[in-house]
Amino acid sequence: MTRVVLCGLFFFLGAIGYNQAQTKAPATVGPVPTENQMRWQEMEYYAFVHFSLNTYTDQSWGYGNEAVKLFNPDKLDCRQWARICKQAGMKGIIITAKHHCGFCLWPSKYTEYSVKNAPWKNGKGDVVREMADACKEYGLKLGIYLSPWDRNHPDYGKPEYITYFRNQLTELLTNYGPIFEIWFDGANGGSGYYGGANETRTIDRTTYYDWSNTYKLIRKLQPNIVIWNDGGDRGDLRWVGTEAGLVGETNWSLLNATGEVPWNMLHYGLENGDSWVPAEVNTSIRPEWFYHPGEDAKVKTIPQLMETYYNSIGHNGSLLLNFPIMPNGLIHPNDERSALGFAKAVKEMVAVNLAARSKATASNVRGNSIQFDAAKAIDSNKDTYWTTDDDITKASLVINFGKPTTFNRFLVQENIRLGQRVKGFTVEALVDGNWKELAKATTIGYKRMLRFPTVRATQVRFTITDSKACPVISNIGIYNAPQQLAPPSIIRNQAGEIIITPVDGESVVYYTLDGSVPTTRSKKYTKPFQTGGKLELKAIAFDAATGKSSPAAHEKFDIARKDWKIMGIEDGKVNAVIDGDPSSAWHQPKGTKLPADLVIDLGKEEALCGFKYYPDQTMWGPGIITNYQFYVSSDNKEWKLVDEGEFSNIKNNPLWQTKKIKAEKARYIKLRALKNTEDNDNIGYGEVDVVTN
Ligand code: FUL
Repeated sequence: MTRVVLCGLFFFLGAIGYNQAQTKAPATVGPVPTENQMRWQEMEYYAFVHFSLNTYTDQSWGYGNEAVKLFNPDKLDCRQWARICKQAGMKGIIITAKHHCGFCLWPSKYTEYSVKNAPWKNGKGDVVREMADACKEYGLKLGIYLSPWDRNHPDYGKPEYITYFRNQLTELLTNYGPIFEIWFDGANGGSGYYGGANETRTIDRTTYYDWSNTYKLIRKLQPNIVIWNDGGDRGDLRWVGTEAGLVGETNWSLLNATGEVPWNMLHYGLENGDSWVPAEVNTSIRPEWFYHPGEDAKVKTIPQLMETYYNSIGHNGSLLLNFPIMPNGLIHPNDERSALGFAKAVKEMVAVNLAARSKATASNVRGNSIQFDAAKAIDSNKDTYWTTDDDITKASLVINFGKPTTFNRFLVQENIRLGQRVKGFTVEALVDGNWKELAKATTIGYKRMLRFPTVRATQVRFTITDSKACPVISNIGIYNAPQQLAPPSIIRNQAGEIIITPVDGESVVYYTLDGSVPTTRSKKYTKPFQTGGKLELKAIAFDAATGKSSPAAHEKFDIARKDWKIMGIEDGKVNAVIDGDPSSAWHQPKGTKLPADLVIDLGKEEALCGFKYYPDQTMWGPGIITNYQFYVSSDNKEWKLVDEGEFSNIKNNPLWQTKKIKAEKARYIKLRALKNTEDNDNIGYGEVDVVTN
C-alpha cells in the first residue's frame, strides 16, 4: 500500500518536474538587446530637426566660414516643434546641436562660432536649452546630433580637436537633462575653412576619435543613452545604408562588433552577428535635411510617408523623421500638415485589431502550458507570448474570426528580449475552403508588418517556416487599412512628351498646366502629349470605386530638350543623360580618367542661370560626382568657367542637385567631374539639365 502511494507520489512529482522544465521560458538565442536598446526600440518613432547656418544660406553642408550674424530667427519657437512632434505621435526629438559647419546652437564655452555671437536674442539665446524645455513640457525625450566633422575648427584633424569634441560632448550631456540618443554623423573629412586654413583634411575615422574612451565618457554622463555612430566603433544602433526611408525586408538586428560593415550589411543586418545593433531609419519629410524654400511643394505626401512607415517600423526598424526648420525658426505648415495627416493615417490603419476579437490555436504550445498558448499572441499584452517546445522550428498558429472578415495588413512581433529568431514565415487565408497564400516574408524582429490586397476570409494561418530556435511571438495584429492612393509619376522625355503613370497602374489621372490643384473636372490624361518650353504640371490619381483622389504630384520643367545633343560620344546609350527618365543612367566609358567632361549642345543660345545634375539611382551604385566645374561656351571652343564646388551629401541622399550661376548666354554647356564618391574614375549621370531665366 505504502509502495503504491509512494509510486503515485513520485509519478505526480515527476509529472510536475516535467511540466516545470517545459514551462520555463525558452533560453535566449544569440545576442539580445540591452535595457537602453529595449527602451529605445519601444519608442519606434521620433523626430530630427535640422537647423543651423545652412538654414540661412540654402546649403546642405556649410563650409565653416559662414557668418554667425546670419543666425537671426525672428519667430523661433521650439514649443511649436514639440507640439507638432507630440501631435504626430513621436516620442522624442534629436536636434542638430552642431552640424558639419561647426556652428553651435548652444553657447559653448569652447568656441566663438555659436549662438552667443549671433544677433538672435543679442547673443543670450540657447536653442538646445529651449528645445530641452519644450521637450520636457510636451513629454518628449531629447536627443543630440553632434557632428564629429567640424569644418570651422582650426584644430580639426589634429589631436587637440578631440579635447574640443569631448568638451562639447560634456557640455551637451551635462547641462540639458536626460539625453536618450547621441548621433554621430558619418560624413567626416574633406575641404573646409578650418580657422582660415581653407584646405582639405582627412582623418582615420576608426582611430581619430578614440571612440572606446569617448563612449566611456558618454555612458558615464548619460547611463541611459543609446549611441548612433556611422563613423567608427559600433554603437548601440546602426544606420541602414540609405537616407531614402527604408531598411531591408530581411532585417536582422545583429552585426559583428568588429570588422568592416558594407552598405548592404547595414541594410539587412547580419543573421549570425555577434552583437545586437538594431536599425534606425533616418529620412527627411522633404528631399533635403535643411530648409530650402524651393522644396515647399516637395514635402512628402501621406501615401509616401505611409510607404516609409511600412519600410521602417514595419521592417523591424525605428523611424527618425526630419523636419527642416525655416529661417524664421518654425516648421513650415506644409510639413506640419503632412506629419499630422500621416499620424492620422497610421491611427486609422491600426484602429481595429481584428485578431484581438478572434480565437487562436497553435500547432505546438510549450509544455502544453496555458502560459505560452496561442492566445498570448493576440492578447494585446506585449509581455506575454506564444512559444513552442525547444525542438520546434516550424509551427503554425491559426486565427479564427468566427465569421467572414475583410483585411489587408498583418502585423507580427517577436519577444526580442529572448533574441531574434524567425528566418521565414507565411500568412495564408482560408478562402472558399482552401488556404490561399497572402504573403511570404523572412525576418520579424521587434515588429514586422505585411501588406497584401484586401481579402475576405474566416481564418488566417501564420506559419513559421524556419527559425533559429523555437519561435517566441508576443503579438499579432490583423487590420483592414483604408486605401492610400499615391500621387502619379510624371516625366517629360527628350522629345517633350509628358508621360503620367498612376502608381497602381489603374487609377484615372487628371492634370492641370496652370498651377491649380487638379480635380475630377480637370483634364483627363489618356495618353502621352507633346509639350515644349517651360511647364508646371500637377496631376492626381483618382479611384472611381472609392471616389478617393491622391495628393497632387507636382513637377516643373525648364526648356525643352528636343534639339539637345551630347557631343563627342559615340555610345548610343548616352542619351539616357537627357531622356527625362530618372531610372536610366549612363556612365563614362571604362578607361576614362578624371577630370571627365560631358558636353551638351543645347541646339541654340539659351539664357542660363543654373544647371542640374541627377546621379545614377542604382542603390549603392558607384560613379556619383561629388566635385565639379561647370563651363559655358558659344562655339564649343572657348569655354568659360562659371561655377565650381561640391555636391554635398550626394552619396547618402542621391537627389537632384541644383546649382545657380550668374546669368550667362550660351549654346554649349560642359559639366566637368573632378571627383566621385569612391575616389576613382567611374563617372555616371542619371540626368543633366539646365535652369534658364
Ligand atoms: C548626413 C549629413 O551629411 C546630412 O547633412 C544630414 O545631417 C544627415 C542626417 O546625415 O549624413
